[in-house]
Amino acid sequence: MSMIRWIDFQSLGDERGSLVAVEIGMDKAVPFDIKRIYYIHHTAEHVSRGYHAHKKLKQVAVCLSGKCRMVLDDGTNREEVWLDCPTKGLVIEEVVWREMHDFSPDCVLLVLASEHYDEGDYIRDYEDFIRQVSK
Ligand code: T46
Repeated sequence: MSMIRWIDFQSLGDERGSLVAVEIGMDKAVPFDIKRIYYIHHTAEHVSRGYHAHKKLKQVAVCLSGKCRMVLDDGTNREEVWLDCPTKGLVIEEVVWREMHDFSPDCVLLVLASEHYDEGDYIRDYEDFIRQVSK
């Protein structure tokens, strides 16, 4: 089964432009209660990010501007998608290895997260990750 699951956020556009609203505690599209929001921007040229999985954290990533390429790996399959649309959120489940590549200079990647920041939730070693998914 594919790991790629998109959420289509409603665009409240009019002749002035577009607006997307995510109501904390009310948004039914996001499959968890949002506890944290962060964004990645001004990523230096040729830099890749991520290279980890999470034990518990679920996230939705939305590219507000520009684009980047997201690789998801469940230990068996590796899939990749371009994040390049401010109304499309990629759901990233727990225990999925992620890498982000090919950031455009204008890329702003917004992430909605199910938990507060906890370094103890990260699996930063790929062999540890493979051990965890093989359990
Ligand atoms: C993920 C991908 C998509 C914090 O202090 N609080 C935070 O909420 C976050 C996300 C990070 N940090 C600190 C930890 C590091 O010292 O910011 C620094 C950069 O974080 P990291 O190297 O983990 O960034 P990425 O881009 O590799 O990964 C991030 C998220 O950490 C991760 O959960 O899934 O984006």
